[in-house]
Amino acid sequence: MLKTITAKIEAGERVTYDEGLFLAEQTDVLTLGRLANIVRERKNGNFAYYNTNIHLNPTNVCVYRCVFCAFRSDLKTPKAYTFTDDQIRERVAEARANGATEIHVVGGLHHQKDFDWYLNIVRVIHEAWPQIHIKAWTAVEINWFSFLTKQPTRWILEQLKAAGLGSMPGGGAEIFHANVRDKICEHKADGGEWLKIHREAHELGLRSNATMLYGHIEEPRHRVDHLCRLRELQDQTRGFQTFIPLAFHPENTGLDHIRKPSGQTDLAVMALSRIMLDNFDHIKAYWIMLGEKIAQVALSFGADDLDGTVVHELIYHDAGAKTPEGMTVDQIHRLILEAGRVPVERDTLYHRVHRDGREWSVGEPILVGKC
Ligand code: V47
Ligand code: SF4
Repeated sequence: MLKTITAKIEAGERVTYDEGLFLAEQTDVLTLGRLANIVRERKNGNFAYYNTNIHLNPTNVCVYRCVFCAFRSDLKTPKAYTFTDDQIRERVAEARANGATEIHVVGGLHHQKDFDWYLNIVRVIHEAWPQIHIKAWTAVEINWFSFLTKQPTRWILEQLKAAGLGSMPGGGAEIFHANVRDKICEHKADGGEWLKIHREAHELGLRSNATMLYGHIEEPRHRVDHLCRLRELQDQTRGFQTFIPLAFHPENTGLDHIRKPSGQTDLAVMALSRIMLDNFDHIKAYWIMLGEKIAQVALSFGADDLDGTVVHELIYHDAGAKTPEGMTVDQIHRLILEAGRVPVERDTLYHRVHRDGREWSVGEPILVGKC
């Protein structure tokens, strides 16, 4: 089977579910890496992208209790927090001072906040600094807003877009397969609902990302199924930009008896994702959760993007991530250059960024497959 798969990848042909399962279950990590690197270099040559961004998690109060989550809090515990408009404006001012091109906004589902509170966050950011790209609210949050307002999810997306939403992050996907999803986050929007919301976002002209949380109770077949479902939607909409495999961090979670995935697993999942998602332009090695070292090696195992100079990351740090909360542009450049790749700063929608210190302007679109 490996010979057939190799020939297919070399010819730029699609790998089937069964072939994906063979790769996931029976192929060594170096072979996976070699095959993934063929796809990676065909699409993105020697380039490795990053962006200058900042995170905002406006509240950690959440009605759900996903068993893998260390970030959420009940309202009446010392850990609980909720940002005011002024604190949000301060974060935007900080983003501006750092020269950020993107603000990434996700948080808990606060039972005492209505949809207007979440909508207002987008408005406050947009009014404070219209130039910054707002990548906000996962499909799980959009589904919650629909529950709160009794309005269709498409209507929710329209309101957010009108308020200044630029795109959607890929969170909340976890593992689509119900056998796993029902055990780790039973209350959340299911896989079909997650995909439906991204489809609607794409139809409204919003781009989005996709993720997969791995290294907990899922089996290789669940990963392959997840990737195939994403690939199917991407065939129809072409609205996904980047796929981000997210390694499970067990500390302070309901699954703290499970060991964190090894570097070998991180690289194998990265490579499998690059091979299976032949219609995704980019695969991101999110250094905050992989650590700088694995993220650097991942640039030769299918990844072409490192995410950003993320500041104020909480979700992984609450779950025990030991990485710094932010990296400077010089540090990201060194990491990429050492890996033998060429650093390119991009904006959220994959245009080159022309920068003079903290001042920047958006340049030409990055054309995949034309390196
Ligand atoms: O949906 C929560 C995950 C996600 C843990 O779109 C955990 O550019 C590991 O989606 N261990 C949110 N993972 C983060 C996210 C993301 C990150 C970076 C870039 C983008 C993008 C999106 O974090 C959640 C969940 O899957 N998560 N808890 C944990 N203990
Ligand atoms: Fe709430 Fe999100 Fe944590 Fe689930 S992952 S408990 S939805 S904050």
